Order: sequence, then structure tokens, then C-alpha cells
Amino acid sequence: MIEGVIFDLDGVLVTTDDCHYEAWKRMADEEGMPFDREVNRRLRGVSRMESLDIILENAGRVYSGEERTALAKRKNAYYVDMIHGLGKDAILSGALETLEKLRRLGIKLAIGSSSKNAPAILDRLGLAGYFDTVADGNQIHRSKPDPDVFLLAANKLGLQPANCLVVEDADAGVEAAVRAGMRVLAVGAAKGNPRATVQAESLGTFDLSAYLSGENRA
Ligand code: B16
Ligand code: MG
Repeated sequence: MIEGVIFDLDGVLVTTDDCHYEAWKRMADEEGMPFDREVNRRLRGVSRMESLDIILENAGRVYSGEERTALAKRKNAYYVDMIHGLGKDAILSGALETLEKLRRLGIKLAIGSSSKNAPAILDRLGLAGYFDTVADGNQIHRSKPDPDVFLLAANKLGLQPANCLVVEDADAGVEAAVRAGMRVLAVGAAKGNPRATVQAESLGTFDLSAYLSGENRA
């Protein structure tokens, strides 16, 4: 029985995955570091500092702790600037319809995001009211692929992991959900991940409420 759905935020509900890429790209270009969409794929779902470490693998020299902190701070400033400019068109296709249908079915809803900016994005786009609880990068020490953020979300919902389904666009997030003992719908960049329970292009091409109704009847 699926009683709760835990949504990743960036790349599942909103287009901010692209803002993360643009902000890292600006920083990397300024520093003369190689960075492209292929490397960016490995950044999906992982924390800010771990993302920076992946970019620095190709940087050609070792960066001190102070330098790393400054680079991450600069990227975040670029990112925060971008999210201040976001409007409702940043909400991905099918997201609102899915949230509304699941609420009508009585399914509990949570956010499980690695991002420390998740609360600001939810407020800015008027999404906060859809969720019973939010677990994000401010509340955990180990980000995806560790299961912590999803286990925290389930705990805050008062549900067992086996009764939760995660929606993810990151391979690291699919892995985190599997390690948490949850089922997982892989969308976007994670579509095709063999570890996922079910796959779809996006929430716009998949009727999650019909899927859950079917699973819960079976
Ligand atoms: P921040 P998600 C993740 O969010 C992003 O996918 C990842 O690219 C980012 O590095 C991470 O949040 C941390 O974000 O720098 O805003 O704290 O996909 O788990 O919602
Ligand atoms: Mg994501």
C-alpha cells in the first residue's frame, strides 16, 4: 500500500536543475575549468560541496578548503539570483495536476530534496501548501545517494519506508530511494535507470494517481 509520495524538487517539479547547471557553468568558465552537461549529470541530487568536488576532478590542480568554500558560495549566489527571477512557468508539466490528484486521493505528500534552497523555491512558486512536510539539504548531513533525506521525509510523514514512493530525476536519487527501501518512479534524466520501479518521461506523461490506485487495489 502506498500511503505517501516523496517528490524530489529540482528536475521533477521545477526546472531549477537547469539553473544549477547554468550557475556552475558560469563559475567554471570564470575559473577556466572544463564543465559540460555530461559532468553535470553526476551533479544531479548531490550536495553543493560534493558537486563542486566532482567539477574540481577536472580542474588540473588542488584547491584549498578556503578556495572551495568561496567557489561554492559564488555558485550559490549566481543560483539564488536566478531563482529570484523564476515564475510559475518554471513548474514542470504535469506537476500541479499530479499534486492535486494525489491530495484528492488522500495520499500524504513530502519533498525530499538535497537542496538548501528548497524552502525558498517552494515559497516563491506557491508550491509549499501542497506538502505535508519538507525534508531538505538543511536537515541532513549525507545527501543522495545516501537514503537519509527520504528516510527523514517518511519519518516526518509518520509512514514506513515500504509505504512510500519517491519521484526522482537523478541516478543518485533513485539509488537513495532504493537504499531507503522505497519504490521509485524515475523521470527525466533518470528515465531508463534499471533500479527504478517504474519509468516515465515526466509527470506530464504519467498518471501517477491512476498508477497508485491500481497498486493499492492489487
Ligand atoms: P543547493 P534535488 C539537488 O536538488 C540538485 O539536484 C543538485 O544539483 C544540487 O547540487 C543540490 O540539490 C544542492 O542544492 O546548492 O541549492 O543546496 O534534485 O535533490 O531537489
Ligand atoms: Mg532532482
